[in-house]
Amino acid sequence: MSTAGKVIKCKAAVLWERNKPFSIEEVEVAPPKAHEVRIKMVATGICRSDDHVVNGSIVSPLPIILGHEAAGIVESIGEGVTTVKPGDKVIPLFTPQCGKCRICKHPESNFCMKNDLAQRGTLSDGTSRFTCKGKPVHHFMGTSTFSQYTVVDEISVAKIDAAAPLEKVCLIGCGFSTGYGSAVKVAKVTPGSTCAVFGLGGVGLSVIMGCKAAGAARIIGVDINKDKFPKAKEVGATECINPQDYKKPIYEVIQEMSDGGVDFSFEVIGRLDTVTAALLCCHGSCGTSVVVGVPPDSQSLTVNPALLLTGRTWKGAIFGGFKSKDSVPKLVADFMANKFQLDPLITKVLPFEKINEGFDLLRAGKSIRTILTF
Ligand code: PAD
Ligand code: ZN
Ligand code: ZN
Repeated sequence: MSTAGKVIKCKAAVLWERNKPFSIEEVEVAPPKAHEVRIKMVATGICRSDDHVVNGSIVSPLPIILGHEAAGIVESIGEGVTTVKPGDKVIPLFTPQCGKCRICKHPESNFCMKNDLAQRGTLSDGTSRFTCKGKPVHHFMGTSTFSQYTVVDEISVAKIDAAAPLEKVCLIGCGFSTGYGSAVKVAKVTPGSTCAVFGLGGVGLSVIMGCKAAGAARIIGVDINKDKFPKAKEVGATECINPQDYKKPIYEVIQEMSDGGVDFSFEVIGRLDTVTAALLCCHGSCGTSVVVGVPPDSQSLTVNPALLLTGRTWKGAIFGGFKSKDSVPKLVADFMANKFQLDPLITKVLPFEKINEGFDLLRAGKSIRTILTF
């Protein structure tokens, strides 16, 4: 029996309070309005950005359904939707691509002005499609994938290859693309270069894969958790260092290792001290440092402009600089053509109901990516 046009009752992981576990609740998911798409979720990854909301480092309205790195199948579409149809395999896009705003029309930029990184907590029309216990529940970055069904704006979903394995390509919805694009598209890593990657989680490992694909000669992985080193080397790090093993600041250690500084550095943790260390460890005249980690809300750095005056470049990007709706189907096609691997990023697959166990593994430094399956 078709569910199109009807409210769907299903299970979702609701965050009612910060620093508390998710509750698996029965929620009501309203049908998609015009230019919206309802998706049956198949697999979702757990990204540190979701945990940033739980711990308050990203400030979002509550209650909320988090999750933004996923893949599923279109259940139904609202009026006027033309780019997907029921039955299509899709990836939700936490950075939309409206195609009409100044940024979408810009040849290089990708951070569409219809994004909800500022955490309005609704779809584009300013309302929610989720209700739990009679209360509206907020959306997260237009995706909310920790639910058996979600509704997204058409600008926040991309159709992908019907043959794609959703429990793997869900990582193209955030972690893989963010890291890989930060290397190949944002930094534009050059052949023979030396790179330093701070933070060897799912996003940092994907940066390493991008640096390697771009032909970097040396890739230095930096993490305070040594257990992350073997995987980093497996995906392309040529050496790994732990800042806690040195008396000197880590930027000096890296400068010494790289004839005065690396060509490209990446901060993939989300801390102010490591953003500074990454900036300082890239060469003062020819180095580029890329901010990938999401820093804590409302915190700032004081930086001496002379650090840039000598020729350094300091930049950052969301979603690896990729225009999402255009790039995600291509990245999935590249994965299907074996141009990169996703398996090294997947450390655990759990049923959706075990979401809290998945977050505990991330917080304990025991997982790269846990995939929750529905
Ligand atoms: P993760 O928690 O899996 O990895 C972070 C790694 O950093 C871990 O291996 C930690 O051990 C390591 N680490 C922690 N503190 C330090 C320290 N002081 N020095 C060195 N290493 C340390 O996270 P992730 O890979 O899922 O995400 C990484 C960051 O990227 C996080 O801030 C997340 O919010 C952000 C992100 N940004 C975007 C974007 O579009 N820019 C997208 C997705 C994730
Ligand atoms: Zn993410
Ligand atoms: Zn746009």
